[in-house]
Amino acid sequence: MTSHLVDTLRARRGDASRLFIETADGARITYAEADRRSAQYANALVALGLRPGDRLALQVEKSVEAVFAYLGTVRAGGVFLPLNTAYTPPEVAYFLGDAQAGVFVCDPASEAVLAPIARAEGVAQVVTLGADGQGTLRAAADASRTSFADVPRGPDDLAALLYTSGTTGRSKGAMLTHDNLASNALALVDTWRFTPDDVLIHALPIFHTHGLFVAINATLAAGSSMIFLPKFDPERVIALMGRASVLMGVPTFYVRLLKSPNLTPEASSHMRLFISGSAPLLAETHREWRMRTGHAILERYGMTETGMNTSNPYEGERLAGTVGFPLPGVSLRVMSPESGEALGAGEIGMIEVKGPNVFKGYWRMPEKTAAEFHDGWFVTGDLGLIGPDGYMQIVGRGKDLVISGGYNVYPKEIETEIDALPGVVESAVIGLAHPDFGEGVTAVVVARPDATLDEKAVIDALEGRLARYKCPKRVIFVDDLPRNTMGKVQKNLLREQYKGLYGS
Ligand code: MLC
Ligand code: AMP
Repeated sequence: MTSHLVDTLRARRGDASRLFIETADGARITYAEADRRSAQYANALVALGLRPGDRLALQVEKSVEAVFAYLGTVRAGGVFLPLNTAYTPPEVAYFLGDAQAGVFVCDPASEAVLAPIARAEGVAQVVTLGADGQGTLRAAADASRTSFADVPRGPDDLAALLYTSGTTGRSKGAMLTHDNLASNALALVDTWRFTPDDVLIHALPIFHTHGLFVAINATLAAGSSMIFLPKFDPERVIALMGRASVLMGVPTFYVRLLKSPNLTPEASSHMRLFISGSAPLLAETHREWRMRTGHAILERYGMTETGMNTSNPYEGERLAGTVGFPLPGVSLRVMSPESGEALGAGEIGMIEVKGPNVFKGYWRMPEKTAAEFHDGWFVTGDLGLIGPDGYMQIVGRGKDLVISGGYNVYPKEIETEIDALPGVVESAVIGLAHPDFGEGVTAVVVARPDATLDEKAVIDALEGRLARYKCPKRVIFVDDLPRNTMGKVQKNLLREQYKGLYGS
C-alpha cells in the first residue's frame, strides 16, 4: 500500500519537469521541485514527532511553503487541519484542543500569543511559517533530506480535518479521507476538462475546501499549473487573464471584477473557463459577465463535508441560477421534510448527497454525525429542487447560516457573543442582501432600557473574540424581536423588514 491521495494526484501528471506554481513575484516551481520540497517538509514533520494519523494544525498566510507543508503532512501520513487566518486566539484555542493537534504551525508574528495557548491545549510542537515563507518549520525543512518514502495510507484513512461551524454549539471537524479528496479531484479534472496546459489563477485563500482542495488538488491531478496570488486583487487578476486559462472564485470575485473598466472581451479572450462557487451567484452577475466578456460562468455547488457535489456542464448550457448536475459518482436527491420521501422534479425539499466525496463523519461527535445522515445519505441543510431538465437549483437553506463573501457565518455563534454583552437582553443575527459580499451579517439587538449601547460599541466588543468577517456590518436596535406562537424568533420577518439596508 502507498499513499492513496498522493498517488492519485501523481498518477496522470506526466513530466515532472513541468511547471506547478508560479508565484506573484515570478518564482517558478516545477513538479519535481514540489516533490523535493514536500519530501523535506515530510521529513521535518516526522522529526518533530508527527506520526501517521496525527493532526497538524496550521494558521499561516498564503504561501507556496504552506502548500508544501500540506503535501508534506499528507505524505507523512498526517491529517492536515488548516485554519482561517482571521480566527482569533480564543477560536484557535478551541480548534487545537478539540482536534488534539500534535503540531501547530503559526505565523512568526503570532507566536508569542499563540504558542502558550497551543501548549495549554496540549500541542507538543509549535513551529512557524511566515507570509515570506520563512520560519522555524521552513528552516527545519531546508535542513532535511529531499527524498521521502510516503507513509502508506489507504482510501479510508484521514487526510484532512476541516472545521465547519454549526447551527448549535461549537464547530465540528469534518473528517475527510484520502479517497474523499482523491475521487473529487479526478471528478473535477474530468468535468472541467483540465489538461496539463491549463494555467489557473489562484486568488483564493488556502484554508478552506475551495482554494485548497478544489483548486490545488485539481491542478495536481491534471498536472497543470497555477499562478499563485497572495490574495484576490481584481486588477491583478484581469492583467493575468492574458496568459491564464481558468479562474476559480466566489461570487464576490465576479462582482468586483465587473466593476473594473479593464474587464473586456479582449482581456478575457485567452481564458477558457470561469468557475464560481461557495455561495449563490446572482443570475444578474452571470448575465452581466456574459455580456461583458462573452463567457458563461460555470457555477458549481459544494460543501466542506462533501467537497464538490454538482457542476454546470462544460459543454452544454450553463444555466444561470442553477448548480447543474451531480458530478460523476455522486448522487443527489431532494427529500420532503414532511413525509421523508424523495420528491419529484420541480418540488422543493432538503438536498441529500451520497458518494465517494462524502466525509467520514464529525471528529469525536458520533451523535452529530448520526443526526446528519439519513439512510446513508448526508443531509446538506440546503433546500433545492431538480428541474425537469435535470439541473439542480438551490433555493434556500434549511440551516440558519449566512454566507458572506464565501465565508460561512453561523448566527448562533454571533448571537451567543452579543447576548453575553452587558446591557443586551437578546439578539438575532441575519443575512441581508449585500452588493459586495452577497449577504451582509446584520445583528438585531434588544438592549436593556438603561443600557448605553450603540452600534459601534457592539461591533468593538466583538473584536478579538470573533473573526472580523463574522462581525456584523450593521447593528440595529429594536424594542422586541418578532416571535411566533412557539416563541421562536421570526427571522424571515426581520429579513423582510430590513431587506434594503445595504442598498441593493
Ligand atoms: C473580508 N472581510 C469580510 C470578508 N472578507 N467581511 C465579510 N465577509 C467576507 N468574506 C472584511 C475584513 O474583515 C476587513 O474588515 C475588510 O473586509 C477588508 O479585509 P480584506 O482582507 O482586505 O478583504 P478582501 O481581501 O477584500 O476579502 C474579500 C474576499 C475574501 C471576498 C476576497 O473574503 C475571500 O477571499 N473570500 C473567499 C472565501 C472562500 O474561499 N470561501 C470558500 C469556503 S469553502 P475590517 O472591519 O477589519 O476592515 C466552501 C465550499 C465550497 O464554501 O462550495 O466552495
Ligand atoms: P462550507 O460549509 O463553507 O463548505 O459551505 C457550504 C455551503 O455553501 C453549502 O451548504 C451551501 O449552502 C453553500 N454553497 C456552496 N456553493 C453554492 C452555490 N453554488 N450556490 C449556493 N450555495 C452554495
